[in-house]
Amino acid sequence: MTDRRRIRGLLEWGVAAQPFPGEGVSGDRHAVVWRDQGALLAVIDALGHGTAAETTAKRASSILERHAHDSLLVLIERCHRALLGDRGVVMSLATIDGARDTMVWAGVGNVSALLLRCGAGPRVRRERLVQPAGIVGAQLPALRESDVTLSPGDLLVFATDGIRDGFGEHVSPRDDPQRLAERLILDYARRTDDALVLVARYLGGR
Ligand SMILES: [Mn+2]
Repeated sequence: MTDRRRIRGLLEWGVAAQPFPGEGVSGDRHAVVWRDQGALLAVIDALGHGTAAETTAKRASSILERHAHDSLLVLIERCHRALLGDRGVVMSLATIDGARDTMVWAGVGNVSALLLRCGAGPRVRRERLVQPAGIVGAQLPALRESDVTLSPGDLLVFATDGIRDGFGEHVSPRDDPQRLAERLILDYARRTDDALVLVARYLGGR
């Protein structure tokens, strides 16, 4: 998981992950899917760890990949219905529209989502997605989406709760996405849970 990745001219992204110590697989999982002039990005954390959690997380990510053109709220509801009776997941999702320079984000539970806005001027502004508590597949809260305008250079960071709080203060919008994801795993992984960081820089859609 060390490739430098780009989605055409839209995004440059990276991901790094570390399973619960002693496990060979992780219940944390990411999805990055191209959709018309944009992309769907998601990070999923299935409850627990090990093979069973990995299987549940894969079920959720395959739903997102198959239905990437749906709205975020529809995607979360699809995952909820599919995972009823399974162990459940928490997730954060964003869709980026390169034609309009906008992003919609939504989530359930404690996958952190941080947006560093830096494209428009010298000052960096940090915005956090505030998402309702709950479990997709068990207790779905009232869902809401947030819309924001993006500027080229803006940086989006998703981190599961295997990453300690406070990492956002040590993130610079100039960071290389892959290197940043790897550094946050090294410096902030709790080692009492699976951990995953997904970083994407918006390059501009046009
Ligand atoms: Mn976790």
